Amino acid sequence: MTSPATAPATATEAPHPAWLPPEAFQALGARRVLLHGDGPLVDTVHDEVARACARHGGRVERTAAGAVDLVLALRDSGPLPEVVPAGATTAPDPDGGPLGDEGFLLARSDGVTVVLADAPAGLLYGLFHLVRLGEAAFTGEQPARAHRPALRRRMLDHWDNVAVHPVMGQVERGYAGGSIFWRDGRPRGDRDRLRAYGRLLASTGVNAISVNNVNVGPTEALLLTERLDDVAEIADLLRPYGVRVHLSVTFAAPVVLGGLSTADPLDDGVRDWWQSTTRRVYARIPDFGGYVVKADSEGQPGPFSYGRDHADGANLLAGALAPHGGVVHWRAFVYNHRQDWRDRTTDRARAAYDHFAPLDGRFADNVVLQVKFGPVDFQPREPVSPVIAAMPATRLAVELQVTQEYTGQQWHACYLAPWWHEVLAFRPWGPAERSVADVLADASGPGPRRGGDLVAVANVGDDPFWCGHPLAQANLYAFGRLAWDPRLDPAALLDEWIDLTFPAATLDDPALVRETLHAVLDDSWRTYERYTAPLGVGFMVNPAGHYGPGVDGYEYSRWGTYHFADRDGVGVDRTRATGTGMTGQYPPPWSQVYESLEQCPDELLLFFHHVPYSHVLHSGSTVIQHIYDTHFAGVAEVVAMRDRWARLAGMIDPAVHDRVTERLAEQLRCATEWRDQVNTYFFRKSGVPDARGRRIH
Ligand code: GCV
Repeated sequence: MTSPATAPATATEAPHPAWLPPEAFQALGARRVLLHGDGPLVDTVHDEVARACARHGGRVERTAAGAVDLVLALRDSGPLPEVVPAGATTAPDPDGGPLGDEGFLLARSDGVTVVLADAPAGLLYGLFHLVRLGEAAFTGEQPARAHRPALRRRMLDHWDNVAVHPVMGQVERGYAGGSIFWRDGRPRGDRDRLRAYGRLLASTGVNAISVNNVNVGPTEALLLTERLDDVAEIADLLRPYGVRVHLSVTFAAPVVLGGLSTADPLDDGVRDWWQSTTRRVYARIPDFGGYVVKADSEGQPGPFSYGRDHADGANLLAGALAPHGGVVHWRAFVYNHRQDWRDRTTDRARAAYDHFAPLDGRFADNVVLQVKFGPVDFQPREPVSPVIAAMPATRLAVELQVTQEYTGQQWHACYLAPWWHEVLAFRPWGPAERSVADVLADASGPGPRRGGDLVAVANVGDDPFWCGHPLAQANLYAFGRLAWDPRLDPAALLDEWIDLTFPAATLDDPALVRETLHAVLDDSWRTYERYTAPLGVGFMVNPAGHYGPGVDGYEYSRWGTYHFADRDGVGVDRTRATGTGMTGQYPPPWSQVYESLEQCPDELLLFFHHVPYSHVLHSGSTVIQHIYDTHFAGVAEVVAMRDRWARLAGMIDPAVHDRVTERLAEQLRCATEWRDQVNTYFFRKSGVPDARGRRIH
């Protein structure tokens, strides 16, 4: 089953302002502002401040004339204006070090707030930081504090098709209407929406985007050559917000576009073709970001066809991009999607590690190996991918999914920041060692390839609320913020999003709105986990569209995602002792923890072990009783979410309230279906009744 369709946007409908409504600029817009510096991004800052001031009574100048409340200044644009108080510039920066291309320093002294940056993007990020702070940016004395992004590239991948795909539609795994870039084979041409999108992205810290699906069809392939102007137009619109454009390309491009007889990465003609093609891309888009490649995966072409490996393939494209400062995001999502379910020796979860770990150290410096956060496929619960610990000499990107393919398709309220936070905080080498976020962050890596990216598949379309579900905007917001600083607390990020999206000044009862949004969203990912596949076993989704239950939907399929439930038990044996050996892909302590039935965390038990239904979890419950309990609890939690939300009727924008109400009704219907199908399935398999005697069908 596929999720219900989202109502199409009308041509005239302006999109919802998301977390940047005019009221969010009130504190900034009421000030006397001096802006010091030049350049296109500084002009963007000027326009933002000017618009806010026009609405809220302040003023902005580019040369000092009288008293000011706020100075935004580029440090290298001549001497700082005299109105900058000495205290703001001489105060020590506790973090030390240069601000870099995107950092900024914030201080407040003698009644003047000061934002200093060494590069224009820093001023832009400083501006949006002030917006988040609101009045707090203009109170008291504040010692200088440096803010820098932890990760150099914070990127969204759009799986948008230029031409409508017969099965996947305009946006693969898109749940928010059509594409904001493309429509029926042509550019959509909605420049205002793209500008607004760039602005939303910049305000969270996102600085890179890819504009087409990683599954590259014949029309999409042309973006690299004869339809490059379409890409250039998007780049022009996003550039003022510091967002660089990347392109998904097909590995077979030399054949399908260049007319060559081969795409062999070691062929001189192929290398020349990529170099000259890439040169033309940079001549047209000088700040082009680079290529994204899905190769030898789910039918996409790749180096295996020529007997070459993925280092050969990635380095070919990296070589073409290197002279121009571009990067290739080479995806590690490579596995056999034509498996035989009878063959227990093939384990899809092993595949990325088996393919890529032996290649560590062979990738060029401008290759970023893009690894899905878990070993299978964006499930609501998986262990962290073992590839992350296995490739110290490779630059990595961790890939998340903001689009809710497996988490309710933007019909279910499912705030994903707590899940991403857990992934980023995971310590692959044990509690005293570096976290995933540390591996990606610039400063902490020991190897030559320091620093990596955080990438996510976008959840945005031409829907008036951008994301189908208005509350799914919180996921987009939180992704950007976590990519800027992975240590941020998901609940605090939700507060930021609430403050901006639902400004207190526009509400009669802001406390109730905040409390309700927390009640609905804080635990919503765990609620989703409770009513879907149990204990990390994954999938069990309807294969047709990945929406709703299909317990055996993939059990006998070629895709390699099985749960092996029988009358005695359930789960995948991935141990070294008796299973596929995948536990051995982890370094200690996790290789032992996951191998051990006693130590394996409950939430991942069925990912790593096949156990009888009577197996007792750390929680004290048996597996079968846990399945029943969590499924009843999950649906009860959705009922509570719906009832809480109903209390906001008449208190917020009715369009938002109605849309969320509609979605919660569908979430409840679907969660009930999940509960009843999963519980009935396991009751029929096991014959074990619910200890609490509830109705199972
Ligand atoms: C773009 C999953 C999705 C596919 C997606 C693929 C990928 O398998 O269901 O739609 O293809 O991941 O990440 O490449």
